[in-house]
Amino acid sequence: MTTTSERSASSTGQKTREIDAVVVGAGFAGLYTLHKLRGLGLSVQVYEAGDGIGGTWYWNRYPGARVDVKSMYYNYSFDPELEQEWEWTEKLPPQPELLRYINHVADRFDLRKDVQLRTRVTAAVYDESAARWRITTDQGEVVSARFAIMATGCLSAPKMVEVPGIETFRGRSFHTGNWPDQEVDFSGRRVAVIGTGSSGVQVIPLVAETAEKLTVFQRTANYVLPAGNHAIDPEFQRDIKSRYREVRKANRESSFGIARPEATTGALEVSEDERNAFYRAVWEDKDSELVSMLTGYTDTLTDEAANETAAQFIRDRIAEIVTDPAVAELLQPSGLFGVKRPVLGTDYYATFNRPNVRLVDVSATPLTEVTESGLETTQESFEFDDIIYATGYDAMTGALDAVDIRGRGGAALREKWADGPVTYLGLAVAGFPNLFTITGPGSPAVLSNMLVSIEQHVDWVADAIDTMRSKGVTTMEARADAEQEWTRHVGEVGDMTLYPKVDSWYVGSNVPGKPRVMYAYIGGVGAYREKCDQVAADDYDGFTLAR
Ligand code: N01
Repeated sequence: MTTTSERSASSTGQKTREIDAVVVGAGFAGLYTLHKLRGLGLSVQVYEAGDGIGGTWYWNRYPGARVDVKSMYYNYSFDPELEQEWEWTEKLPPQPELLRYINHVADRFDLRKDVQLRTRVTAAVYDESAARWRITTDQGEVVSARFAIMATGCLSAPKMVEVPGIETFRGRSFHTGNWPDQEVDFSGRRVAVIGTGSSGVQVIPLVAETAEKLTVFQRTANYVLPAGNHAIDPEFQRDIKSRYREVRKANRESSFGIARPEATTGALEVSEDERNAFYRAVWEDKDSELVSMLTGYTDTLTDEAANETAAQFIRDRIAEIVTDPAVAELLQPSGLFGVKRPVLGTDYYATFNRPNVRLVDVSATPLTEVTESGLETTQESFEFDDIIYATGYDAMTGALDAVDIRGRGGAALREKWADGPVTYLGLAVAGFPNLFTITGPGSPAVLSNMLVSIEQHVDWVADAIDTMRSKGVTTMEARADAEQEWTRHVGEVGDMTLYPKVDSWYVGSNVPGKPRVMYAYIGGVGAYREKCDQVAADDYDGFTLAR
């Protein structure tokens, strides 16, 4: 372990700053990592590509962007005063409120001084002789660090459509995940939205309110549950704050990072009336959550017939809301419910009753080209003033692949992962000592309340570094057999569910050529935490610790 002071070395003639840890990304994960490592006395440099901190909540400034986990559960738990002093205003806070929160945290813990904005890390190369990471940025900076912590986000590498001509379009183009800083006015304009995932579902109703004409290009219909957002009930806020320790513990021990009463029966073990009464209660309850419909019965995510009962209930609601039967039919998903990311929406289906909104089914007539003036499908030419790409992300691995990460012997991480990511616990990779991936592939990450998973990973990594220091250990590296076993386990648990049966970014199928594997661990955050804690308790079983 190095000392905690910064110093300079000049092995190559060029001055290289030496520090203890580089953290890539200044979202919720990167900022908490900085806080924790600083608390251990380490020197830390955070690099962030954006003009501001906030990660996902910095980039996703599109109209309607809001989280779909309750505000009282989607925040940091590490500081009891912080969690008491911050007042949430809505059940599901909008992006500006989340960005205010993260900026408040940065100021409160004096984090900004170690965050360098507008700086993208381009390479991280392991120097075996020095047992250090050499980090290069697009600003020409090179820094040497004992630890490289990738807090690059799971959904931060935007994906466009795979058709030619994107750059030829003469109107305005937007990707929901890279939205401009200033307000965008769509009034009087002809707007296209491509994509009907979480981002599309949120942006479509708001753009429809002002655009002269909105055309939505849908490839796969999605199950959209009512968000039921509302001003936060002050009594609810007081109650949760009065028992936050117990609430946090329950969330950490749960399946998805949001504690729910455990289901005890299967959907097919109860009568149709009872089942539908449950689904209706969830649909109508303004306090229900995204996971309510997923976890009400034991078998929704594992049994196709059980799953179909929830799916049909939602299809029936769509038919009730959407007045044109042909449009309603297009909006009704045919696939499994909940195993492609389910979505919360506000007035989503009702938006298709507006006279200025048209739905185009690009599964029947695919997009073929972006032109100077709009879009072409196999059947029709469209003219637009604006195109909004709500086309998602190269999830879980995209942001890591974007950095040239090279471990022992110069081996590239992206080559090692050519057939899918191989990690130990989603945290570490054999051949890449002292490199940690916060909510990396193979961890619960996107299959959980991200704040619960981020804090668990950061705490675990900080404890590991602290242990290394106390034992005089220089490097910690996942063993190849341990990561093989873990990766096999991630796939095996995934195969026990319906997740691999549908195309989705959970299995990488949204990016042409991406290996089709389970990218996140569906074993539950509680069970996963126990496993990580056991590994630590067993002297970091599965890792090689070297002096
Ligand atoms: O991206 P997506 P997203 N031609 O991948 C379509 C989180 N999130 O940004 O389904 C035509 O889900 C694609 O069609 P298909 C959340 O975890 C959370 O919406 O592949 N269409 C799909 O409809 C979420 O899951 C929140 O057939 C094309 C859409 O684009 C994740 O981020 C809010 C196409 C992409 O949907 C990603 O959500 C926002 C093509 N060539 C995001 N390519 C909240 O917390 C893609 N599509 C509420």
